[in-house]
Amino acid sequence: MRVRTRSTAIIGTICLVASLALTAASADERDAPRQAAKVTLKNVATAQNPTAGAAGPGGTLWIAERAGTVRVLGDKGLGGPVLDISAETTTDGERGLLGIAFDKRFAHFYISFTDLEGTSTVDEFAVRHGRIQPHTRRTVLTQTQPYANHNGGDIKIGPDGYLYIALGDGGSGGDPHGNGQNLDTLLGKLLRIDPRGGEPYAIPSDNPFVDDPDARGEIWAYGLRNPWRFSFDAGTGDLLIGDVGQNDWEEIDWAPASSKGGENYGWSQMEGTHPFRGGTEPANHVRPIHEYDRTNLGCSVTGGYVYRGRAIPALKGQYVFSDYCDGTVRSLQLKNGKVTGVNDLAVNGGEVISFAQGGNGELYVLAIGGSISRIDPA
Ligand SMILES: [Ca+2]
Repeated sequence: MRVRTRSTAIIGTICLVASLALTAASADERDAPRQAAKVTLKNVATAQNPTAGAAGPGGTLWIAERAGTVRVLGDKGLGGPVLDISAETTTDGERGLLGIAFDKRFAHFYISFTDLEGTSTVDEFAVRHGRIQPHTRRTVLTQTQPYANHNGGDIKIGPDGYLYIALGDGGSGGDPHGNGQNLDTLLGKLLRIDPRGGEPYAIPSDNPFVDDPDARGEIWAYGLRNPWRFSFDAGTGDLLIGDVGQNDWEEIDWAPASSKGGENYGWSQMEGTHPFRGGTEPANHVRPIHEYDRTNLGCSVTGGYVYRGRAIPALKGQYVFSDYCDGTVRSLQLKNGKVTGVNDLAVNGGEVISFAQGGNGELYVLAIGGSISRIDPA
């Protein structure tokens, strides 16, 4: 039996808070980093509730719209839908079309969405000549969801060519089923699978828990609450995860490209670096590289990308992220997995729901209201 919630309270709260957000926060001079890049947001298109973007063939940027459509942003702007699954998903709670990804050769296209039952679903299409081949569609992986929120939903092809899938803890609040630390469920995890290695997929033999009979072999990392957006550094292959907090702490998690997986990011024993409701810090807890509380209007971290474009040299190698509630675009200066500086880039993307990385490495800010903006040099 599945418990269903229809609450949109979280989204509603988020919108209310966001409407109060300052438009251009001015960093305290004391904290102003010496190397802060000067950037501006250049609106390049308007979509309908964009949730995700992926670099596509021919220098295009493919955009997922929450209600179930995919559109291609090219030289002539944003085209009509090239895929429409709007009859197969809903937008209640935190549901919808939540992630898209291409494989490295643009030969396959993956979508991540919640179906009409709220079940997290990842489907695959073959792509030929830059076009989705609808008849090739197949379902790769599904995961039932006990509640409508915390679906995660981001998907990426990693540097190793495998498909990584982020799933939240199942929802409600406070991880009532203890999914984050339970290795016998896919909820609250980052998964790593080989979608082409089997039907419907294969589990890579070097996944961290393949030899553990009490754990699911698909698991790459665990202890995640709602890893809404994650990415791999296109320069180093390092993994960065924006994990949305419960009430107090928003966090960015990290793993080096050399990781063998198995990281325990702590939820729900920990929220950020803090014990959650009397939780005990696991011995193998991998602490976030960055956390922030909610005193500055932030309330839901939106993970982004390490900047590897050419247009803004001062931003190179920095992890760009934001917060759905406050909209300020920020960056972390990183060195060997340690944060050496936190920069306020002094631009506001509105209700920043996601980032996208173009094939040339330039970054785009997606606001749920529709705006798609490229981060340009000021
Ligand atoms: Ca954590």
